[in-house]
Amino acid sequence: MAQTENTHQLDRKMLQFSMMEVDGILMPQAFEGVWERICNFQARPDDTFLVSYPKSGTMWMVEILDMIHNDGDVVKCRRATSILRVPFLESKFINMEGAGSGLDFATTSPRVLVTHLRAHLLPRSIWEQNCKIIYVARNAKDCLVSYYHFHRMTSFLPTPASWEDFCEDFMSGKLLYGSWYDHVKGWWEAKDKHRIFFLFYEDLKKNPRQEICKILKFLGKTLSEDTIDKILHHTSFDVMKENPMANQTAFPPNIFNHTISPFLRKGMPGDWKNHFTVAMNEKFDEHYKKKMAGTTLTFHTEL
Ligand code: PPS
Repeated sequence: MAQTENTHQLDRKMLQFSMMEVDGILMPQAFEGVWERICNFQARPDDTFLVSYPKSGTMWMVEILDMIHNDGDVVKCRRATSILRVPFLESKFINMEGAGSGLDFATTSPRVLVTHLRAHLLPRSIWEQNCKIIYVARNAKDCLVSYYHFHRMTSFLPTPASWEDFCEDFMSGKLLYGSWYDHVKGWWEAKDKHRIFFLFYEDLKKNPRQEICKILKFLGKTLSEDTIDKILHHTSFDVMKENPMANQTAFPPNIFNHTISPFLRKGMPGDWKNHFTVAMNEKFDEHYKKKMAGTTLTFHTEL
């Protein structure tokens, strides 16, 4: 897990926003202070990890896992904003009261933690303790669109110069947490060697009950049909959008500006069609084919 000072290859725009590089992957500079602690993180066998590339439906899964964890108790799941209920392993960069590093306030077992780290950067102890890991993946085009709007509304990320420019950065992996392609491929390979449930955003959207039942099975948990109904309702896009503990409006407006673009924006597979031109789509597909050659991993790009 080498942390390098080798920033010369990094994108100028990102550097203005205090990024550092770990194994060639862009991370917030603020991780520097916690990186050693992340590497030395001591996992417990009953920890569950939620892993994703940014903008893949992480906060949706946070809500689902918290509801499962609390047996569908909606009141308990409104006790605090998402990141305080299911902390980020590496959330030190978030400048919000109470949200330091996930390492500091995830104490009571069984713990559920989130991370956007690549498989090869995950703290070793998580593998050693054979923790359960849920990986949520989303098709590249919708992920890219969502990431683009996230950059527009987030103060700690550079506002894209243009949509075309942002597409180039996505394709070359010059974004926070690096290449989408390497992230999903790395975790897809890891799932054959570890206790990983690999889940797709599009499947969750198409048949949430079926996917939640699969998650329950993976977690070794049984819930009544009524409780599953409650989870489905509470974690639906429309209900989450109105829930201040799930729609990320708890972050100060100088961090997330929801008037530019709400965090829960569209929540719909296929929104990329409203952004990609025909030429851009052809270029993207050609590049995608090369990057994803040799993997069995496939995605649906619409419902
Ligand atoms: S982050 O910043 O990495 O944690 O973002 P993340 O939560 O991974 O992804 C945000 C996108 O997930 C969508 N979302 C949902 N879609 C469907 N149903 C529900 N309940 C839901 N909750 C969040 C959210 O709208 C973002 O996608 P876009 O396409 O931008 O709308």
